[in-house]
Amino acid sequence: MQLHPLIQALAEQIQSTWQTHLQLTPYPMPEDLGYVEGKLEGERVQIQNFCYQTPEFRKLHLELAQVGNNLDILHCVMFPRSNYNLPIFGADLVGSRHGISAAIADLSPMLPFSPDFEQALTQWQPLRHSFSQPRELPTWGNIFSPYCVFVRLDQPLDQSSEGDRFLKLAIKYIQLTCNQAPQALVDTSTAQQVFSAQRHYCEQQRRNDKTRRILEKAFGSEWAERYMTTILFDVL
Ligand code: BLA
Repeated sequence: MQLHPLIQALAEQIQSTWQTHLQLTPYPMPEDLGYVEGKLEGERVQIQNFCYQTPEFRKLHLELAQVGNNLDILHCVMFPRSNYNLPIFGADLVGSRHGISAAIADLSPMLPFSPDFEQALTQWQPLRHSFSQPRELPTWGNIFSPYCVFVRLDQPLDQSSEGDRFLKLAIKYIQLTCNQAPQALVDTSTAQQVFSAQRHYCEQQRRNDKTRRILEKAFGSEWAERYMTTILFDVL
């Protein structure tokens, strides 16, 4: 797959950050879903999944998708094990030859952030506010934190620097959660609260009609439902 350069760059940096900071082992993916191909209005839809687990994360998922020659998607979610009180890192980039219409990255808290998270995230606020085209979150997006960045990146003149800034912020968010992981172990009753919060996060994400519509059109509604509940936003 030849992808939008920013999507390709972010995908590479996510994988190398994971390799540097975490002890990755393979995640058992249903065999038929690692690489998937379908058709959407005559165009080929390709989906490629990279999936790992670690002592602290039950699932690290990076997905790259391409619809024909004109729609590239990066989807990434880091699901902590529920006995770790860590936020869920999530990112989605949707790009075409006209630019990136949606670039979102967040650390979504399951329980209130610890002071260490709060301090780091506050420090990066100037970077978060440095984008020229912020976007409004949909109503199901109430799961995201106040540190969520959701922007359009399609200005020809400024594209590379805003794109670079987005990439830098997304990687900082990933590094922060990786570095905090060892100290985030919690007792059983807190783990139950984390578990419920992760379930709520997944339920809200499954309400994203824009993702669902693409999957339904290319693969049918039953397949889309299975994919959204088992691969994209599964709860254990
Ligand atoms: C938006 N997601 C979108 C859009 C498309 C997809 C086509 C609309 C782009 C736009 O409004 O400009 C499509 N995203 C996909 C597909 C997959 C995917 C097909 O991941 C997977 C196969 N979505 C996530 C995650 C987040 C997320 C992890 O998967 C955030 C952490 C957010 N995507 C997200 C949001 C929007 C979006 C908030 C905007 C929705 C809206 O404006 O209604």
